[in-house]
Amino acid sequence: MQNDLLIRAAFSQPTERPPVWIMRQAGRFMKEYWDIKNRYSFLEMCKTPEIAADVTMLPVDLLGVDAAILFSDILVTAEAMGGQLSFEQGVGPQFANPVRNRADAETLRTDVVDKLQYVGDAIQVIRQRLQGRIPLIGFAGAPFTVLSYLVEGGSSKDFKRTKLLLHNEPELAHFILQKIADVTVDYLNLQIAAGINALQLFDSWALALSWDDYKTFAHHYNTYIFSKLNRAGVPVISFCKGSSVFAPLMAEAKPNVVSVDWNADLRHVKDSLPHGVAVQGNLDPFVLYADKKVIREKILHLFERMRGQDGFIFNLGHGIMPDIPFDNVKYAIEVVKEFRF
Ligand code: 1CP
Repeated sequence: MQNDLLIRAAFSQPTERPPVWIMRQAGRFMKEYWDIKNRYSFLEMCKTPEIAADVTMLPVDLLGVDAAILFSDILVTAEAMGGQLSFEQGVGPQFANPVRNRADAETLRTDVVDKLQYVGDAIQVIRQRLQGRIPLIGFAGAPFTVLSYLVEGGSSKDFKRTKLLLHNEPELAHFILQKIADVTVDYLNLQIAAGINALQLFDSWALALSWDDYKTFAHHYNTYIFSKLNRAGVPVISFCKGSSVFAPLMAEAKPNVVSVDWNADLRHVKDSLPHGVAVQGNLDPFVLYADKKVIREKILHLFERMRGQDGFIFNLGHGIMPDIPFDNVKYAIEVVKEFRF
């Protein structure tokens, strides 16, 4: 691979500078994304390998990031299991058949990896386009976060129904979580077999949980998934919003990298984790709305904190917002790439 900065940093090996990629880089803040999006539905884009590849390549060609991320969504596993998924503009993901009781849960299938072959096909098209220039990151949603969408029937502010399920019917919750975990293992191993170079598990909404509930309903399943992957040579990144609190548990699950939200001082988190666990993060994405001078200062401040540290991937603390100016993102990436440890 011509540029393997991300892989080396993820394995905590020395790099000349931190690698950079941006969560949710493959999309919505780019005019070129909307030119494609206006012609197809979101699921059509995910399920057509050539289109998924076109979108995956946009930030590679236009921003010069150090890694590509597969264009897909965390909810494709739930869809393959039987969730009737649609994405409505401005509303986000919705399931027409939310999972609310045992009968609903029984209908969720786990022998579904064949239905996700379109992702393997997309990975192969993207790899041809990348020609070994930079690594390709694959991903999946973590069981708790996927469960929350299945139970709520879509996005949620407070995860009320999901928490009610965890608290009143923990056995039913575990039954569904185990099903999602098994599908996720098959799905990520499919991505590895298709030639993905790194993986990220998104537990985006785990911050809604207490420490004990995180251990029981999130950490347990993420640990299970990481233990079942054919990981040789493929580093694994664990992301959750709430990582300022949960980082020690996240590291116990044995990913190679813990992705850190912007609440924490990244150096403190790095120093608190076992040797050999890398960190990713953790610029507040809202900084990218600010003046270029501020963007530069904030990035350089983060780098001063991380100077001399192997095992550091530059990213935002969470996904980029759709209305952030493209120019600012491009500038931020230039600033990162000028830096030397
Ligand atoms: O860079 C990329 O955009 C890569 C592809 C990608 C990824 C990694 C998409 C495309 N979605 C995701 C992950 C994802 N999807 C997460 C985890 C990341 C995070 O926490 O930011 C989550 C929570 C989702 C669920 C989801 N899908 C949402 C969020 C809704 C909510 O509850 O806040 C939305 C809006 C979607 C649809 C979606 N996924 C991806 C895109 C480009 C879109 C928008 C579709 C459109 O254009 O209408």
